[in-house]
Amino acid sequence: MNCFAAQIADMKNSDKQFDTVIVGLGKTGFACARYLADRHVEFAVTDSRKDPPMLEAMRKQYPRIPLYLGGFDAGLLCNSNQLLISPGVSLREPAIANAMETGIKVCGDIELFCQEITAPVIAVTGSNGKSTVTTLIAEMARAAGLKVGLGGNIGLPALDLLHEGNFDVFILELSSFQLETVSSLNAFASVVLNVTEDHMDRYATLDDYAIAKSRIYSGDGTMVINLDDSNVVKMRRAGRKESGFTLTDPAGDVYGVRSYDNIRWLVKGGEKLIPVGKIRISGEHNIANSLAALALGEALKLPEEAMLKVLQTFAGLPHRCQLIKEINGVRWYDDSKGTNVGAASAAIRGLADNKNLILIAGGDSKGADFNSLADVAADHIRAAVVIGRDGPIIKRVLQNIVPVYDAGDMDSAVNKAANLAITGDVVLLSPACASFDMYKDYQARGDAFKKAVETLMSC
Ligand code: UMA
Ligand code: ADP
Repeated sequence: MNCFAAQIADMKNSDKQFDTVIVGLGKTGFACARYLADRHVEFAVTDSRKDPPMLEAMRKQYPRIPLYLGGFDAGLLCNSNQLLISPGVSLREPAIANAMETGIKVCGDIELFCQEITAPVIAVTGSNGKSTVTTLIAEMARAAGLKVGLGGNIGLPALDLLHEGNFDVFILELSSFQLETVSSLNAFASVVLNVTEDHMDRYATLDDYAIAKSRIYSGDGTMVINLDDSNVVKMRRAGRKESGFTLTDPAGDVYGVRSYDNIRWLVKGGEKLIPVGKIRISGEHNIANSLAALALGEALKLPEEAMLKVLQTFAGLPHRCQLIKEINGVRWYDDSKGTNVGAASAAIRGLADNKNLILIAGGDSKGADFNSLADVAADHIRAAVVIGRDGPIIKRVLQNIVPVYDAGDMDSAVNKAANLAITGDVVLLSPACASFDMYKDYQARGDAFKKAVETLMSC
């Protein structure tokens, strides 16, 4: 009997109205409902929204499950043995915190998943680069002939993987939110790619956020450490198997970068692996991502040849520093997934050449401090156009450094940037903010940018 089965047995003997209340009816909540229904657990679902995204699907597939919408009812939450909480809901939410204080257990979908599986897990977190590294390592494992279950924060709830047959390995992208509610994770190898400010509307301090991320190293698997990031280096644990990567000339057996006759190579200790120029995804941040994927792949004993081949062919994911078009010598890039200051800074550094970059930024800042963007702007940006709810905050930080223009929507931002750009310039949408103030998600924002750029071409 696994832990969850044991819990269910306990719950059946309890006097609470529900065994479990699922909190949140988005993708995760719906995957949890399916999991519980398959196991004949009595549960209810609640969401603070009146019309959560999976409401229709829930009503259709599980019409008899009680739904409590439009707010969290303290009585309901306390009348269950366990809350299965979605990542978008903070544990500090008063009704949740109150239920926890009364001793009600709280866990998330990743915890249930970890209790259920036997195949090894490779787990990836970090403020930036998660989806890129998760996809790279998945491609590497597939190239080596393994059957890969890929899910988590990247989009497919991990529990849905349980319905897709047997896998040799699970590769999970995990957010700090998902890591907060997991206690049985024991990844075969895991990495915190980097820690820079993000989700400051959910965490009191950067340390709190880093602590949530560090939970990915629980257990006894290989810890892959970014040796260039002091916040990650602090997470090292004595006596654990470890592998490291750095963007500098590495010492010992570490993955890193070294120049031979003015050509930069990825290396592992003294061994040359591949010239940087042969890696298809570009920018220093993607060199770090490639090194992290190699270190994870080595822990999984993937053949080096297969991994290096993937680095030469993987073109990157949409909305990540993606070249949309070149118009009259101006290159237009969609980095809509640049949803925090660290990501936007990496994208700017990777694409700018001699202050030729016009930045389009703004949206939902998630409580971020934009001051570090000013340093990057001073070195690389010629002008900025701000959009969205928190565009004015970015404007205040940048306006003493570069000219900053307001735009009411994406079309006018693109038109403004087109008026400012000259041959040889780069126009980059890297908002440093979440998209939810203006769009359904970052994909919709990137698509709106692409459409506006394509409209320019036809003018
Ligand atoms: N929400 C409410 N009330 C509720 C429940 C949710 O207002 O009662 C809001 C949340 O505040 C959030 C939104 O609804 O703004 C979605 O939250 P959710 O927990 O229902 O999300 P899911 O649809 O289950 O999607 C989640 C992840 N979303 C979040 O963590 C916010 C998805 O990551 C992930 O792909 C999916 O599970 C499958 O694992 C998205 C994300 O934005 C891409 N992640 C953040 C990020 O990458 O920065 C962490
Ligand atoms: P995540 O899944 O963590 O959001 P992605 O792989 O989707 O990360 O990349 C999102 C954006 O983050 C990229 O478009 C780029 O701007 C930035 N980025 C990617 N990798 C890194 C990295 N290693 N360090 C800093 N920024 C990065």
